[in-house]
Amino acid sequence: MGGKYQLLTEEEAAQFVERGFVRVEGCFGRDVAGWATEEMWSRLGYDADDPSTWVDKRIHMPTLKRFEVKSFAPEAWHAVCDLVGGEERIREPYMWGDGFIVNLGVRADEPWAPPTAASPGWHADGDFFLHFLDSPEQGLLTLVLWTDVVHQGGATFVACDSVGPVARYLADHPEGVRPNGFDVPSLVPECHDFIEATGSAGDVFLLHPFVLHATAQNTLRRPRVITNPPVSLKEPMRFDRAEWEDHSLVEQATLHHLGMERCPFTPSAPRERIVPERLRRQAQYATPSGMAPGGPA
Ligand SMILES: O=C(O)CCC(=O)C(=O)O
Ligand SMILES: [Fe+2]
Repeated sequence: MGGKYQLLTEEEAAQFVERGFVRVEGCFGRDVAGWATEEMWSRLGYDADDPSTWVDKRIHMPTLKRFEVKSFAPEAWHAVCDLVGGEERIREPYMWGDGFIVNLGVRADEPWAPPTAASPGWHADGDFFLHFLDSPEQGLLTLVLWTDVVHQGGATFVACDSVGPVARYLADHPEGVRPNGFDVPSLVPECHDFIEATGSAGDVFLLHPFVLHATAQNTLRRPRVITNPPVSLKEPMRFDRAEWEDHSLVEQATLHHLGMERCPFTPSAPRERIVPERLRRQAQYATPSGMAPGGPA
């Protein structure tokens, strides 16, 4: 205690600036992960013990239940505050939910291949807004692990050094980039630092919002359950604060990878919310009572 940050060590903060992620371990208990995912199989209509019933191998379910992170996972909350520059910059309530992303054996019939630029599915998150360098809608990318997530078991592929290429792309497009508008085929080959986001149930990866990542193969066919809730900021990010230290770690990381000390940025088009196609697809996994799916993630 008494350090610069509420939860993160200086080493973790430095790792975030350099490689775009930290993993906060044990943000909630295995028992909590158990009850939170209790209704998942009945919502899917699959038998947990009978893989022959697992028709779809990857399902992104709608969010029905929500938990306020501040009380549900205080350590994660403190780490988020550390990364985005303090509680006062976060639009509250900051919630996680049960919009599970389930990997039951994606491309399990193909030989295992580690993450490379050639892996399929690289993307930036945020299908619900027009992207600018300073966008407030997705202050962080988060991967909440609701089951153990192991090597070759569907652990999300992460391109740790994608912040620079994506930041430069956004800086070059002040008119905004649509959710599927990133030129991923030219951005990913610039990346060389690939990892699998493995961990235990209750661990949480907090990543820079520009980090490219991809659904991984699950050759083990062991059910893998995560969520990817965004953190919403009250105000757009700033890259021209009076003092370097006033920049959040996310802003510092962006400037670091742009190779700039300051980068004033003004969008040249209005900010825009976009209704994701995802919400329409998800309706089939709502409860039998027919509850409508909620908002982002
Ligand atoms: O399934 C995964 O591991 C990643 C999911 C993801 O990135 C997404 O749904 O946006
Ligand atoms: Fe994603």
